[in-house]
Amino acid sequence: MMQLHCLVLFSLCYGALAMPRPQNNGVISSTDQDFAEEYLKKFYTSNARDRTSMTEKLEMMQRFFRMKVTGKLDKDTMNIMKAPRCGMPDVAEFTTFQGRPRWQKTSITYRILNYTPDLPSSVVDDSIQKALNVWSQVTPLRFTKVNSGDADILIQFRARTHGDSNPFDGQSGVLAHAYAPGNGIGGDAHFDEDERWTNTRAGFNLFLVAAHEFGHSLGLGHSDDRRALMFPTYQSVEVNNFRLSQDDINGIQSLYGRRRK
Ligand code: TQI
Ligand code: ZN
Repeated sequence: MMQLHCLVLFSLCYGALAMPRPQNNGVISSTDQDFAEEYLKKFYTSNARDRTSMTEKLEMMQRFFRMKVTGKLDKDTMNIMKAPRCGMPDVAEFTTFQGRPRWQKTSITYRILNYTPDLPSSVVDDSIQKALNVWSQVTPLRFTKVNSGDADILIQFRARTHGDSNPFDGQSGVLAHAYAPGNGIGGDAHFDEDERWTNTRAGFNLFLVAAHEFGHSLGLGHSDDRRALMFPTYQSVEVNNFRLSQDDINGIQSLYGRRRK
């Protein structure tokens, strides 16, 4: 199967390379541009409903090959595209952690240990609850808030060194982190108090970041799908229009199954 893919591709490459065309230094010929477009469609389309633009696909490719992510078709990018390769697509989707850790129960408790002064505590409570709802809507998981004692997911706002082995870094940079499901610190979510937490599009929206962190608390790693909540860059979105991407849903349901109707 793999061999067949590669053979087909080699002949494609050969066809494109064999075509005579003017060569001017540093400028990508229109034949190469067509070749690049075909390459990106072939290797960076995740499914039939894929609507990512050519620039986005090019960025995905540059990220995949650990090149400088410019979204521009330059000579280095072109050279990688021309190199012989396997025919399987490069689009990864959601990921889980090593060993696929997950909660072995559907009823999960959480506790908010302290509050950020950036927001009224009722807004923090709301943002956290909404962020957990994002995941409970599509799985059998149920979250219960407790106000004392231990809980599966302990939530805190802390700055700099805060008692785990991952100190925060002041404003910007790392915003928050969360631990994969497990005992003790497993599942816990820490938010960097040096960020400005909001419930708007300014600063960092607590609901959005918390929804992402809880994806980690439940066992999801990052996704390569730009539309995913678990994609590793912050995109400010209108929170009222927030929707989990199909990739996030596939990921969380691979761990916990669907919500029983
Ligand atoms: N914090 C990282 C994050 O949660 C910490 C981290 C990096 C991490 N790699 C990880 C945690 C792998 C678990 C597994 O992604 S962050 C975003 C986003 C961050 C980033 O501060 O960089 C969000 C936190 F996606 F917007 F970039 C929340 Cl939403
Ligand atoms: Zn993350």
